[in-house]
Amino acid sequence: MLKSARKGLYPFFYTSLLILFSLPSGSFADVVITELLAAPGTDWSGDGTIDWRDDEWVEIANRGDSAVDLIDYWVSDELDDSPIRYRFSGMLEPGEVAWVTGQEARAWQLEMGLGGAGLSLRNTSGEVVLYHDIGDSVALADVIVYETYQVDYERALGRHPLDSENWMLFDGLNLYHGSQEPGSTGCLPSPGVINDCGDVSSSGLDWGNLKGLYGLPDS
Ligand SMILES: [Ca+2]
Ligand SMILES: [Ca+2]
Repeated sequence: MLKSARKGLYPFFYTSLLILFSLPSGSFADVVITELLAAPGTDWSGDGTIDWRDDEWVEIANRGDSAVDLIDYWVSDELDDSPIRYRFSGMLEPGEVAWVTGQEARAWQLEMGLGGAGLSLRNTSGEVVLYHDIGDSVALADVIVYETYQVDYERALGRHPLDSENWMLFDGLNLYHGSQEPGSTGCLPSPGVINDCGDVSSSGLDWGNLKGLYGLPDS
């Protein structure tokens, strides 16, 4: 119901996107999606409760060489319909990351009169799309299409290294034992921090370390 209502709100995106998809790649921004977690089991938002909607998150980074005003960037969970889920704000310096939780997205939506769906990341096959407003037009900045196993419970999917198009599992909180690629790394999700999987091995992980890292209770 919410989705169909938004279709009426954003029909102009179809037209804008069709035009801008044909632009040369040099027109695309240096800000890209770097990590996402769609099925949370941790209080990532830090509000004291674990919530399937509020604790989802999406991370972006500026891999260009100049600061970017994020007010022109917004995220959606659908490439075709593209309801706006959250508009970023503030300056992002080169090499810096920013991230948004479902809770922050929902608060922004309520303020803007756009409902309160949060980031609305599907726990099965889905996508995260980053758009870049340029004047009156909308450009596709980045999109990641993911498979169900990649976003299983507490499993993050992340770009690594930053300057690549390589995506890998950050499944240290819920190891993947299947044979699909990308496979298990045992590395931990890292919202708000540049992705790094170089110095953490799956054999070196234990729950004590994880609890300490995230401040989780011992129980
Ligand atoms: Ca979800
Ligand atoms: Ca990260």
